[in-house]
Amino acid sequence: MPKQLEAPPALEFNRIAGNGNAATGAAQLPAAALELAAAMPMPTVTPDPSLLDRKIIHCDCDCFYAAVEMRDDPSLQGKPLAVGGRADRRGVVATCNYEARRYGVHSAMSTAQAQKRCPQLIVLPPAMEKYRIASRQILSIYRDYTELVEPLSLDEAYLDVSATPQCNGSATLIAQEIRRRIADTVGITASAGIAPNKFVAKIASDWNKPDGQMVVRPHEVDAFVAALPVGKLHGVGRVTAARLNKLGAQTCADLRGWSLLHLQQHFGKFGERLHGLCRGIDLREVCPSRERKSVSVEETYVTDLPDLQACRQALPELLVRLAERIARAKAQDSIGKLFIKIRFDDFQRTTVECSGSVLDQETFSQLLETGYGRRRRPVRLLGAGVGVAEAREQQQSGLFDPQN
Ligand code: TTP
Ligand code: MG
Ligand code: MG
Repeated sequence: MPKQLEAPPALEFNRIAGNGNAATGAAQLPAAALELAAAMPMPTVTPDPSLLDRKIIHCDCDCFYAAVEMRDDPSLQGKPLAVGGRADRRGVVATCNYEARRYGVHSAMSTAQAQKRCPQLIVLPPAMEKYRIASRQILSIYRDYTELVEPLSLDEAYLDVSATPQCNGSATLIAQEIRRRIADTVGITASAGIAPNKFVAKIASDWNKPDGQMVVRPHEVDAFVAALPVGKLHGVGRVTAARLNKLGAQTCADLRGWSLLHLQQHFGKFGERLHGLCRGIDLREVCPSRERKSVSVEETYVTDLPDLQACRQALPELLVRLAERIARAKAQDSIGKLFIKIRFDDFQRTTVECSGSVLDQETFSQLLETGYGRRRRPVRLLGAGVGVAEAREQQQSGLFDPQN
């Protein structure tokens, strides 16, 4: 259960005052003092100290799809390998192994381009079912250590092991043990980052890839984050990073020189988040209720769809396939949102979504129009999908606040 639910807000004052356990502290304070504390205006929200001192592991498998393929066919090991669509059907690379990366091949690159960079590249079509099975095995290993597992995709998850008794509570040892078990039972390698919060853990898991791990202890967070380029911050994409660079901030240390007000003036509400993140503060909880599934279909067209009219004509076929897939997943009753994904001929992607519970062609058509309107260029790929609440999440709803 998320920690903030353990104590009503009025007790937070007492916890911050250094009394440790909120319940014990409450018993020691007279009721009038508690009332006063609750009524006192708080100029800024002081974070719950327990959120500043957690043990979070971010675990991410190494070249996931390619690793599963190499496991199943050891003759592929040591050779450059990509998993993705065919070059003659304008496919793209989903991932590639580390041998192929040496040639400059990477995810989302067109397969044709990848083969130009690495003529001996072996390209296999994705076998999603195998990857899903591996993913489920890995999740069940994580759940041996904590209930607080938040999967982000098939190959990565956050774990909050603050209260895990195994390995004497050492997150470093827990991560090592988890990685060893993944290697032994699933037959692929994973890397891990261990830190007091999510965003630092996620960056750290990339640090010693492949087959490595990196620990950032609470007293190391400050220096670790100071040196990071601003583009590494959670929520800062290419556009925001470029804007920050233009304004003179290359690293988080640079950004720390900016006042909260200044950041808010430039970035609105996100400015406040940036102010915390560049100081290594990220209070997001590991939230298993966040686990959501989506069911979707997509099509990369051999010839680009030239305009909105052509996209509209392609929609019914996609929706038929989507309906079949939803039926197979038995997800008809748990649809929570609808989305359209578009990749334009210049490789820019956009996704438009809205809430909804039925596959309504008119709604998808409106989403398509909105998405298409963002660039008004020929379209190379169209996707349609639905967000599905997991059964477990539905059972738990009510335990978590609405924003979760
Ligand atoms: P990632 O974890 O981003 O990449 P990876 O596991 O292949 O490699 P790394 O060692 O750097 O973590 O993605 C996990 C899987 O998701 C990846 O194996 C294939 C799929 N994927 C795509 O289909 N398209 C993409 O653009 C990316 C980035 C990943
Ligand atoms: Mg990975
Ligand atoms: Mg990943």
